[in-house]
Amino acid sequence: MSGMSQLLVEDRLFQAPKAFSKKAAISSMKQYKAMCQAFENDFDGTWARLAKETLYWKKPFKTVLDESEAPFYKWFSEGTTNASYNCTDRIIKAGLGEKTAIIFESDAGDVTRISYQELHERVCKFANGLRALGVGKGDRVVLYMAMSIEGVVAMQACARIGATHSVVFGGFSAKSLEERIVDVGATTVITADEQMRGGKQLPLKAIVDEALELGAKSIVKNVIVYKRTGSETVPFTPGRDHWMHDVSAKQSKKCEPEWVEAEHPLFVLYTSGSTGKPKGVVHATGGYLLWANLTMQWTFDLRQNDVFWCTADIGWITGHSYIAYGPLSVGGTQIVFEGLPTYPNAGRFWDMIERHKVSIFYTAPTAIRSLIKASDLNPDTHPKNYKLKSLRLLGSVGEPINPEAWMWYHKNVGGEKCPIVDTFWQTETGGHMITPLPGATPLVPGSCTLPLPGIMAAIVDETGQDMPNGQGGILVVKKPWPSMIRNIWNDPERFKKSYFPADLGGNLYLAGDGAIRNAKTAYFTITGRIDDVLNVSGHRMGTMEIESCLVAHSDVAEAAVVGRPDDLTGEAIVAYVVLKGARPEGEAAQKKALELRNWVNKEIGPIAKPKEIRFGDNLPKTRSGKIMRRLLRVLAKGEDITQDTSTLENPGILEQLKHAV
Ligand code: 6R9
Repeated sequence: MSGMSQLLVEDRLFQAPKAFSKKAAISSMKQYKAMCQAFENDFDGTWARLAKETLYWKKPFKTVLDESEAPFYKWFSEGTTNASYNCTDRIIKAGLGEKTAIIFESDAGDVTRISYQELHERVCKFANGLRALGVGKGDRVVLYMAMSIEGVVAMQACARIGATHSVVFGGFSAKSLEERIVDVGATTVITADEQMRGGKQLPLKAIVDEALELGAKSIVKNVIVYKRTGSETVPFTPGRDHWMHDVSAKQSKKCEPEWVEAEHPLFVLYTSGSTGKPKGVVHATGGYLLWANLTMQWTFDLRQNDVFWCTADIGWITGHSYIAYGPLSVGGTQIVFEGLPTYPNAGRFWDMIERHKVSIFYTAPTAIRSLIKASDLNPDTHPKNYKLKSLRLLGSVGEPINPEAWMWYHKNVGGEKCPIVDTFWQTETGGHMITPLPGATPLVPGSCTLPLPGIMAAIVDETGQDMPNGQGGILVVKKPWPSMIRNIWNDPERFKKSYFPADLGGNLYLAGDGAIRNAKTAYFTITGRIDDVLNVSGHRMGTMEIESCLVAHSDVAEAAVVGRPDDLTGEAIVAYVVLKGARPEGEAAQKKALELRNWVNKEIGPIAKPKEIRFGDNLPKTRSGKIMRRLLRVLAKGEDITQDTSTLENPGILEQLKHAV
């Protein structure tokens, strides 16, 4: 991160604006501390009280936290509930049926509004349709869709009938999709004919068909297709394929929810880890929804007249917690946006905030950095050209936000009056973990500040011992929390090893990030991943995943992938490749590099495409044959190697790998 050096000495402090605090749900540090104290005094009792106050339980729970099979923790065990009921019926019963649930804006700018009553109706009809196709409790349903009301309806409908959904981001390739469908064992896939992005029609259904041909067809019985563009060329297999509107058409508007146990898996979401195979992160219904709801109230301070906009895609955890579930569970009004921040120009976000009077805006540092750059190039797209007065709160998620981007966001988007919540969390944590509370916490650019009440975050050394403030270490969570990952689908051993490793004592949740707490304020700053996971534009990518993909190419003998700091994307992917034939040079090298980049694009998806490829006769290795990734990282940054390379088997190779082709 280019701002890292400043970040560590950052001492600017921004107090919560008085006007904000006055009305905020949590309005002072005193109140924050009292909430934390409540958990210290009575951990189970406090969670139990919040769970009862927040969610509708069909059958009440007795046990709060069951640690008998730790680290496979269970929360609210005997309770039964339903996520869809909590996100629609309960809101309508509270008198908000006519309130707008979703304001959808298409890529081209068409706007559709839908009330809670209408959302409920569409969820119920589609849920009944799914049941009619034989989908029921415990079945897995894969979604491969773009941003749409239908995407949210599909997720909610699965939840309503107790089917476990697994959303695969629409940018993943047929092969990635196939792997996920097979791993999760989905019998049904929901997709769209095509998606619209930046004025272009891009395929979805055709990619689903390709994934089925690759092998998934042995398990998939139904493919349900939302007609988005109506393109004539989209393949359709009668019998197996159904239009989404036909599935819902003759169904009743009433649909009795499937009352599931609190621990019933609401969804599985695949994310990258440090081995080649993505991990299917399992989330449980009760605890997950509780935290999605509470963080809407605590972190976003959501009030009934707010217009909330989270710009994430439903293919990522942020889109699950802060589009599909959180905002609906509190009866909020939210924007769902199909398009790109740069289409038709880089003023799109600001224009939409002005037109829809957005009051809470939640986006990623990558988006901010690219819009800063765009507004430098084309001043017409600068936020100062738009009326952004409706904004009262800004948020950031996905990667560290560098202080320069923070200051720009604060000044130019927030008009120096909106707090910024820099929310640190992960696919595995289900919701926010370390974040400012906008009405209480004094802000420091680049710091996610303090853990939310109930979250026992800490920094330890390699043996699990606490580190004093001011010294960096490994970020852990010392006690379970309701929305935590429950398991890795099909791989409980990997779950234990990845998240509750024995060297830390087996009872600390390992986030996979390094962090440091400020000696004076005890604020947390995340210093980046400590494993082989990269963060490119806020998307998690495993280096091993890309390496296995590269070596699967028939010309590649060996590959090593590292990250390099990048001003725009946070990190950029650099791949070192040894070909089976001779090392290419000049134009041949450029051609090969392009071919390999396209290969990764096709095999995994555009987000995994290396920015740069370098060819060597070999890779720098120790005498025991281990690739020295540390050195490759130095070379990727364009720096000279100052470390001792005497343990290298082949030091001469470094010279070859210094430059991009
Ligand atoms: C929600 C989400 C998780 C990883 C996480 C960390 C990085 C996320 C951050 C942040 C610094 C923040 N990360 N938020 N780093 N400050 N506010 O992004 O989930 O895709 O699973 O990524 O992202 O490295 O471990 P996910």
